[in-house]
Amino acid sequence: MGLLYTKLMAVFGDKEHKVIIVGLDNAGKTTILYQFLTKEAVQTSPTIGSNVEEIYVRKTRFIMWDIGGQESLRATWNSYYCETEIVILVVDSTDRERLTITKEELHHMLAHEDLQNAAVLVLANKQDMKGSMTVAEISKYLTLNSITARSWHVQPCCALTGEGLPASLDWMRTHVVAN
Ligand code: G3D
Repeated sequence: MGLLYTKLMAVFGDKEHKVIIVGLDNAGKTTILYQFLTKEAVQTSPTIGSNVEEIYVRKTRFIMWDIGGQESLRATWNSYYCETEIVILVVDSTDRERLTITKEELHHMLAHEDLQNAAVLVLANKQDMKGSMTVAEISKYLTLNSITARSWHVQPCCALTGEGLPASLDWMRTHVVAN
């Protein structure tokens, strides 16, 4: 029965892939998570602890953890790292002032031994807003070119309308299927 179950799961692609969604508070993490689920913007409140949801992308099953981004909660991020395959870093593309903090948090996080095999998807959110930074600017500020030992990708998006999010799910699926 166990073997049959394993084979059926392989055929139907039911292996789960763990994803953590991180980023500073107000970046749009929760809005993005619920856009992935409902394709509609929802009323959010600051995440205390975490939200976890299951999402299927053409039979590929992702378990997504949205982790609170307030300063007091960032120290707890590492308790979510174990077995993470993809780290989604949500950036508020209008928040130039805090991009340095985002950069420090990103590189600190990627140095953690539990994330050595994790890929990175940066969502450059709030592209609908005037003066938002471009993908090139964000990539440069975050020094993404220094990340050479893992897959990474930057996707511009708007969580309110969902623009850019299907492409990010496609990238995630392509990554886990290839690995
Ligand atoms: P967080 O989970 O990262 O803390 P939220 O962030 O998802 O709670 O979003 C914070 C605020 O940003 C919310 O506004 C939300 O509607 C808004 N937001 C999220 N994504 C976008 C986007 O792409 N464009 C714009 N213009 N706003 C966005 P409120 O007003 O509820 O605080």
